[in-house]
Parts: sequence; C-alpha cells; structure tokens
Amino acid sequence: MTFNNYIDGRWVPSRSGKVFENRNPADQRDLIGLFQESTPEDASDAIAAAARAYRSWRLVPAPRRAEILFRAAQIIADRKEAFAHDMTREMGKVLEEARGDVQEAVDMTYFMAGEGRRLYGQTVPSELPNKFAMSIRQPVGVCSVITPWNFPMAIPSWKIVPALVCGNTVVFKPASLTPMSAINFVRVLEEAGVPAGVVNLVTGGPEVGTVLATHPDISVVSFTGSTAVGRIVNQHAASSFKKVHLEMGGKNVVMIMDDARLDLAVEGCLWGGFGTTGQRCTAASRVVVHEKVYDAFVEQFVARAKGLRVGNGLDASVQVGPSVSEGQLSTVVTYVGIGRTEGARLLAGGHRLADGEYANGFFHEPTVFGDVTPSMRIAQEEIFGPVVAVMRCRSLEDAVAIGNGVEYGLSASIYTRDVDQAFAAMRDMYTGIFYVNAPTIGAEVHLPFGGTKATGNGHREAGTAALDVFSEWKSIYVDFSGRLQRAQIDTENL
Ligand code: UN1
Repeated sequence: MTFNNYIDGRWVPSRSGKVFENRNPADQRDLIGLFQESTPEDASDAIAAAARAYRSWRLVPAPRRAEILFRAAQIIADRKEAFAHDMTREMGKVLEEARGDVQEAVDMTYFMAGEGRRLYGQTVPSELPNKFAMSIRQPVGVCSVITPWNFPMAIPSWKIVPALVCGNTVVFKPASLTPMSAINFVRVLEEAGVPAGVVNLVTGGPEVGTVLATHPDISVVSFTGSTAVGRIVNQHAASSFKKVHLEMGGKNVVMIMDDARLDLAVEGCLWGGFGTTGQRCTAASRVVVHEKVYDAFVEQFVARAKGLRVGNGLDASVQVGPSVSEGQLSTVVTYVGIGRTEGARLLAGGHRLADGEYANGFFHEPTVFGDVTPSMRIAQEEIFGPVVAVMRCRSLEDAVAIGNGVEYGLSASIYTRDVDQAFAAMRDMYTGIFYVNAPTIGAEVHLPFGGTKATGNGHREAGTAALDVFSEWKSIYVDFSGRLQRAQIDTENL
C-alpha cells in the first residue's frame, strides 16, 4: 500500500516519483507501507498552500476553529485501538504504551480545543483617562512541525493542535520511521473538517526538513529530536529570525535517598528506564542511589530488569519492545561497549537478542551498569535505549550535583519520605520537569513540557505555555478621549 503526501487538501504523490519503505522494527518481514520520498519542491508546494490558507484560517473565530478540534479529539478516541495497533507495528513500543501515546493526543487535542474559548490576554487600566489597554494573542503564520519517531501521534498533536487553535497553518514533516501514525492523525484532522491547506503533510528526509527551517514563508519552526539536529535547525532558521521552538535530548536522573521506599523506587526505575525501550527523552537513564541503600536497591533492580520480557509489542505479555531501527540498536550496542571499556560493572543484559523470535527485529536485553561514575560517557550522553547507569551518592547535595552535572535538563526525580529533602531537590534540580516519588517519565498534557540547557531553547510545549510558541502578543491601546494624550508626559494635572 502506498501512502501520499497531503497538500492543499489533496492526497498527492511526491514530484520525485520515489517512495520509501516503512517496516516493523520487531519483524522486518512486515511491511507497513510505502511513503513519499519528498523533494524540496514538494515542501515548497505545501508551504505555498499553507500560506494561502492562512489568509482565511486566521480570521475564523477561535471557538469555531476549536469545534473542529473537539471533533478531531473524539475521532481519535474512537479509533484508539486501530491507531495504537498501527503505531506498535511501525515503531515497536508495546501496545499498552501505544494506546497511551494515542490517548496523549486525545488529551492534548481536547485541552487545546478548550483554549479556543480562552486564549486569554490581559486588560489593564491605562495611566490616562478615557483610554483602554489590553493584550491579545495573534497568530504568527505558517508553522513547520518536525517530529520524532518515539511519540508518533502524541508529539505531532502537541505542536499541530496549539498551532491551529491560535489561527496558524501548518506544514508537518514526521519522522521517516513513523509516517503511518502521522497520516492517521492528519486524516482525522481532514475528516473533522480542517479546511484545505490549513494542515499539510510531507514525508521524507533531511532535504524536506531544511526547506521547513529556511523557507521565507515559514514563521515558526517547532522541532523535537536530537540536540545535534536541533542545533542545525536553529542555525538554519536564525538568519530569517523565525521563532524556533526546540525540544531535544535528555539524560534524566532518579535520585534515591536512604529513607526511600525501595520497592517503589525499583518499580519507578524499571518503568522510567525500560518503558518505551528507553526511547523517551524523559527516560530515567541515570539512577543515583544513597550509599547506605545502594546494594539493596541494585540487587532488587537487577533481578527485576533481568525478568523483563522482551519481544514484539503486539504480544500482551511483552514489557520491552525493540529499538526502533538498526541504527538505534547499533547505538545501544556501541554504548554498552563504551560502558564496559570505561570500567562500569555490567549487572544485567548487555547483549543484542537475535535468535528465534528475535531473528527479524532490533532487540536488545534490558541493560544495567553499576559502579558508574558521573564522568563516564554512559552517565553523560543520551543513549535512547534500554541502558540504565547506576551511581552512588553520599548525600542529597551530592545527588543533586551529580544530577545537574550533565549538559541536559529535561526531567529529574527523587525518592524520599523526607519532605525537606523533597523540597530542596525540587528547588535545586535545574530541569524543566521534576517528580517526587515517581520516575522521570509521565508528563501530563496540561502542564508545560520541556527542559533547560541543551534540552531546549527556553520554550515549552503542552499546557498554556505552548500558546507562547504559536502566537505573538499584541498590546492594544484605544484612546476614546477625543484628544491627543501623551503617555508618560500628560500624566500630571489630569
Ligand atoms: C518524549 O520522550 O519525547 O512524559 C516525550 C513523558 C511522556 C512524553 C515523553 N508523556 O514521558
């Protein structure tokens, strides 16, 4: 089955005449479909359509735009099972998590549709008589949306839905590893009544991405992916002063204090470290444990990690699916080698799985390294796979220093029953997200999502904070005094 691009309300092939294959990472014999290998010209066509559609979409009242989005949310909810199944096939995450990904798109779409009747600005008193002052959000124009493969429906929804409710139009380039979920999402928007040209989808590689980051008619670029690619996107967009929203890597830490409930911490670290096969930017890839409970924690954690069932995510008994691609798997294998060379202690896993049921996919054992020191590369660099680095600490201060001692700042967590320690850590971890007695994953759609340092560039998605990416403030003054009133000057003797 061949799937097309969606440009100006029509499903059309690429001008290249070329397609690429999308195969199941759990079973490479399973072909999901053929998708368009788009060219820069296809991207330009999509941008032109979005620029035309913007002229009328920006004038549709926001509550009317939102009605379409409410319908879309309901359609996604109705098709949750089918969309989750497609997602597991193309991306590999276990079915239960794929359902969660689709649910996150439902939640975000309902939440943002609600903004159609808010989009709050401010009204403030003027310093002059008979003058009215307020601020409103105005749309920005055509938005490029460039999304990763790890949350194939949730992350597109985080960007596209707020863009639309604010009155922008969109050109969407999904990751080439997960185009099916992107098409499922765009089909829903079409069915819900999003007008032609308001959302356009172009599949393909970096050439398309370059056009989306550089084209003069693009006003906003919202990108989620690696820090290396984010840097390039930022540089591409800089010369034309586009608004750029970047959501990039993470090396998130769970800190376990000596008073923590260890059973809870073990559960949290398993879910945070190996959920989605470690392929979340929020993954708990580092665990820092107080030296007094280190041995007890490691014993339980390693035993449980060894017991995780790896396999095809469509099988309900499976807890850890494959890596998304051969390339991602080889990154995991490389880092396991680096960890060994650096002198970390391999406590669980450490091998690719390639026999029997694993023969046709990209599987790797859930892997735990102990005796890791904070400067090792496996404790510093994002692996994006089922590898957890466990370190020792002597105190909360020590844990926080280790926690903050990486280039990223997305998510962190602490396990403790001491409220003083919890609040101190909450204050001192320089991250965008923080959890107490829970792992580093599991953000909800109505709070800001994003991180500090090399994780982001100061913007947030989700929550009402996302509206700041997709709108510009306009301050408006209405003078109904019938005379010239000079601010800052005519304020005396009123
Ligand atoms: C990501 O890893 O890119 O908080 C997004 C979480 C999910 C979203 C993760 N709700 O883990």
